[in-house]
Amino acid sequence: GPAPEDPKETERWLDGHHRRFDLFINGEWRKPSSDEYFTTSNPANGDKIADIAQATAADINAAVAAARKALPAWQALSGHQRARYLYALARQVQKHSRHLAVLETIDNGKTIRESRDLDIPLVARHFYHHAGWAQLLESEFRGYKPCGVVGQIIPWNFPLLMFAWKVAPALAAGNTVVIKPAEYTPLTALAMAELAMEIDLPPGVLNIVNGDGRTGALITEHEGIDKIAFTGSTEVGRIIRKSTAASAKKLSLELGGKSPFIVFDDADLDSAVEGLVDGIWLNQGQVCCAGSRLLVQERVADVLHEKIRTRMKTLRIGSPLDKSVDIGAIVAPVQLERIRSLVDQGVAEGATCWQPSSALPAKGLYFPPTLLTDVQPTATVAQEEIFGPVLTSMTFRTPAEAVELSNNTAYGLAASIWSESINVALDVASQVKAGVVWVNSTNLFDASCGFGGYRESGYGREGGREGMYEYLEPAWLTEKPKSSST
Ligand code: TXE
Repeated sequence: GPAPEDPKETERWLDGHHRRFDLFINGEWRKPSSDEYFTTSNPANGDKIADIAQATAADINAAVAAARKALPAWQALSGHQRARYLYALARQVQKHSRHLAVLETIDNGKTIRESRDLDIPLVARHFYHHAGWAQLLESEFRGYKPCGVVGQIIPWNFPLLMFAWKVAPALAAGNTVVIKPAEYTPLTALAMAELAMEIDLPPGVLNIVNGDGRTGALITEHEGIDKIAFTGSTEVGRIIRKSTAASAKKLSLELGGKSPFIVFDDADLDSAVEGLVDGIWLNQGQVCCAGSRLLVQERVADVLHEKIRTRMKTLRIGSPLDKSVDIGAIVAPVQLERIRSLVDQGVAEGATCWQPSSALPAKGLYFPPTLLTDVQPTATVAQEEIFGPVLTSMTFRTPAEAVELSNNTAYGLAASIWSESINVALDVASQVKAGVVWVNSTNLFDASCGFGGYRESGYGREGGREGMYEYLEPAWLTEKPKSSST
């Protein structure tokens, strides 16, 4: 049918599916073997959206078997032939972008401005980019083979974008996929199942199974899977590392972060404040590379804090479908509770908490933008990922101290450095342990840049050439020379 143009169309699409979604296995919808369904709801108002099939061990077996069966034919296609499917998926995303953006917003709580202008365009871009890699496979990756059947587990903060980050390179490289979306945000992946059917993606190449952590564990522990790619919490990343350690599975992990946002006293402070709006208030701060730890040079700390508070007063909190809203809803009650208790703990450990006085919507899961000052480097809120709209601020005197504070966490995902002195910025950038460093900017993503972290932020990269290697195995083929002259 035609792409829905407004929320009503998306509501009609949901009704068209009787608000009940089964498992997508071997190119068709299948009922879960246990007939168990769970609910996904809209965090902005608590309304139930749809029932989602919970996959059991038997269902995961069926999905892996379908992926295994589809593998030889998919692998045998030329990269150019696989590219055609990826281009077709990218075009489908663009064609249905309005519908996908609305669906993402009602399932996740993120603002429509972000899902429309950031998430969905980047999804299309990711499929286009990897269609390009598929075309270049034979020339750029000679001597490499796909891993085989890959199991992928994704989080709820960028549901469809994480789906694209996982599925696009895996398919481009010639693997077949069993993917599990996060239990809070299953809908856009299911919409993609429908789009995959429309472009006649061969059955079994892409299997989408829903469920919670139990379903995730069935995937990571499945013997028929050759590679696991996971994005989520550091805690679950650790569980997966252990559970796959004794297997032959290849593994890539993209985990949490506590990324520093370093402002030197010569920085353009107004630009830095706008950087922070993006760095910590994008997606309600539920971003793995969020600039959640402000490190500001002592001389300008008071001025910067005052500028931040002034800007915070102008942030509009409200219904995510409202195009003028800056801060939407938090994905789920447990996340809201987690943010609340971490902020309370921060205050108990001595931090000063400031929030604008604007009222929150009466219904729904909302948390105000929050600034914590007087934070000690050892405080829980300086060390633990909050994954909410909460900025913690600490001061430093010298560049060396900024580097020391930056690296004083278990993580190493991203860093943002603000200074008008390129020497200072580059020198600090070279010493900060982070997979990506932005200078006088933040949150710049591109499908061609390998994204990923150091230390407890995980390993492996997604995007670009490095990302392709995560889905390929070196497999040199050498023939014995017919006659040897030596
Ligand atoms: O993550 P989980 P949660 C961080 C963030 C957040 C915290 C908790 O700090 O507050 O994690 O979020 C699946 N085996 N990040 O609890 O549980 C799960 O079903 C296999 C940062 O939602 O890690 C979902 O699909 N899979 C992060 C996915 O893992 C399991 C984004 C992520 O959920 C599993 C999300 C298991 N044992 C949270 N248990 C980022 N880096 O962007 C759960 N899952």
